[in-house]
Amino acid sequence: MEATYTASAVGKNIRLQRILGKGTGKAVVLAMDHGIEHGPKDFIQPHLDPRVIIDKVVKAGVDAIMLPRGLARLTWKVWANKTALIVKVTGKTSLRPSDKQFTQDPIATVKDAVALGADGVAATVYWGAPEEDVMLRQFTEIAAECETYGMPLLNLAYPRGPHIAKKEDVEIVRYAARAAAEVGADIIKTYWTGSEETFREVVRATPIPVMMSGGTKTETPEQFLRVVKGVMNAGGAGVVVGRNVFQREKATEMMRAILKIVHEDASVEEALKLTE
Ligand code: FBP
Repeated sequence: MEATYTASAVGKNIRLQRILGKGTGKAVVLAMDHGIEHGPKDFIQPHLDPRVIIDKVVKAGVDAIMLPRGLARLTWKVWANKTALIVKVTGKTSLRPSDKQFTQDPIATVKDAVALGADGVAATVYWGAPEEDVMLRQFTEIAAECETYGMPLLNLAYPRGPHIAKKEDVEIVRYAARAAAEVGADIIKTYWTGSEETFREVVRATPIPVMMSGGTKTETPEQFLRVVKGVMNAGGAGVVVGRNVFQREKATEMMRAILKIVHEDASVEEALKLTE
């Protein structure tokens, strides 16, 4: 007799497979919550219109897009049935006072994500921040709702705060990533630790897929593609990238190059040709 599974376990697995490269376990996700986190200054024209950049990355073959619910509602005709959707359920603006920058607040619920037809939700925890306790209570509630609805949960596992001297330090990053797995995350998105060797330590310490968070735009496409290659060589599950794609004129080409490394194990040189 074949084992039976709960409905939510089945739902979570199906959704996870949609996010992680249709079951390959690897993915490239477009992050686009910058309008709330940083403001419109992050977008170059014509990518200030979210439909334009989402259409480009969908055509390039992106595995999933991570959006706040308002953007998901505005843009659904561009991405529906073409890529997976992850709804970001926590957020903050950079406008708030500096002593409130180390926390994130609810901006949507798991139910909202279900209503939108989403394949996952994403929530940030600033591990080590003074308000880590608030974010952990929030994360625990989100994780419980995710269990009910069979919804995969991605943790933006970001160590930061006045006590964190260097947020990209391997010991600190792997602590945050491990802690995220222990509180019920299904996927981690965290900082690049600066080398393949150190990122491998993060992946080894974390019993769930680890994705790299893009970061600020590198001077050249090659610099970013080298980091992507390092992530994959280290055993990472892929990248969640925003500015390194949508701040470039040739966003479609850049997305294709990243996908080529993540899904086809292409060399940086091979991938770079796609950006020309
Ligand atoms: P990038 O690839 O552009 O770095 O996007 C990743 C991300 O986590 C976004 O989801 C978010 O809006 C932004 O970075 C937050 O950046 P920070 O908190 O470092 O200012």
